[in-house]
Amino acid sequence: MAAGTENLRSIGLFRSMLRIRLIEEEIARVYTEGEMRCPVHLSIGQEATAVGACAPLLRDDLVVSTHRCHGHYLAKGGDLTAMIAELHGRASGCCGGRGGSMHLFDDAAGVLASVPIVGSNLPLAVGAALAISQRAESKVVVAFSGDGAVEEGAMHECMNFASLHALPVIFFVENNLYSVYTRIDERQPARDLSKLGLAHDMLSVHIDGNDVVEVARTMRQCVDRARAGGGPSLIVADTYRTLEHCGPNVDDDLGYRPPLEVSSWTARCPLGVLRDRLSMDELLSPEAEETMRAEIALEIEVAFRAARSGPSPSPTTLGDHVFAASVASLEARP
Ligand SMILES: Cc1ncc(C[n+]2csc(CCOP(=O)(O)OP(=O)(O)O)c2C)c(N)n1
Ligand SMILES: [Mg+2]
Repeated sequence: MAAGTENLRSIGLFRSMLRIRLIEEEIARVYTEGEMRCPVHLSIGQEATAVGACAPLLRDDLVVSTHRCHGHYLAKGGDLTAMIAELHGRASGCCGGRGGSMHLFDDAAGVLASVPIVGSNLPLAVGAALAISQRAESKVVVAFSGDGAVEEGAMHECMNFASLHALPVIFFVENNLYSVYTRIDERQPARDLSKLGLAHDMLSVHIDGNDVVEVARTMRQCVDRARAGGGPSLIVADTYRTLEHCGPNVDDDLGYRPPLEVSSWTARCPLGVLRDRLSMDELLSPEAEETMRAEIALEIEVAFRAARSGPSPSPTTLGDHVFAASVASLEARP
């Protein structure tokens, strides 16, 4: 491939990570105003996994995400205006304002679902991959999860089933070392998480999740393999969240993360890693980054303005999507 194309790709990866970063920073900045009532699990520091994982995907390919879904949704091309409206509980939100931050989806962009019950998105991903396989389509599915989901039975059932049926699904574990306040070595035996994929006889790799180019390269191999009928794979990508588990603040004063661990990961911010490389190759100047920031800031401003002024769902729609024969029939039950 021409070096120029590769360079353009890397600049695109940087822009995509920067966009996610700036959107989440804006959410964090205005969160305490109370206009967004849903909990928010921000992925600042983890942008390379979302962007790298989605880089080789086509629009028709699917992703299934978790409670920490903003980056996945945006990297896959989910609509920003509908996302910000959803966080504001507006009728124009991607879930009609009923879901909030942890329920982002966008059919047109291939964001099939985001589910906050840890591990429960994985059967949805495998089910979608089974449907793709039965219809002999060439799409692939990415099943995102955190390291905490590895402790759920669903993860292992899904890997077993996907391997047995050679399904086109990539299990992508973002290993940020923590499930809320508990470090992985207090929750799991000392092991390389990617070995779990080998136990299910699938291609398994363990990578640096803060190097977006490495993530994208690895994903391309897994995606090509899945499209060619080679079956599922497991990618474990090491990364780190900068903020508290849920909310807009830094909570390292609580002392659950060793300061040296925090500082070493912060020094390897995925944007910084790629910025350094692009600058060294004279592919990204501070002025070019400023232009990107200004363009993205405008987009963010428009989305937030629309969300703030949009209507809430009408009270008359309260019973919509409630699957019961009628309230009267429920009340009639003994
Ligand atoms: C089945 C289940 N158990 C517990 C929770 C509460 N919970 C929400 S997020 C979370 C941590 C998940 O950790 P991980 O999978 O590593 O994702 P991360 O938050 O680190 O991105 C927990 C325990 C939940 N949502 N679902
Ligand atoms: Mg985690």
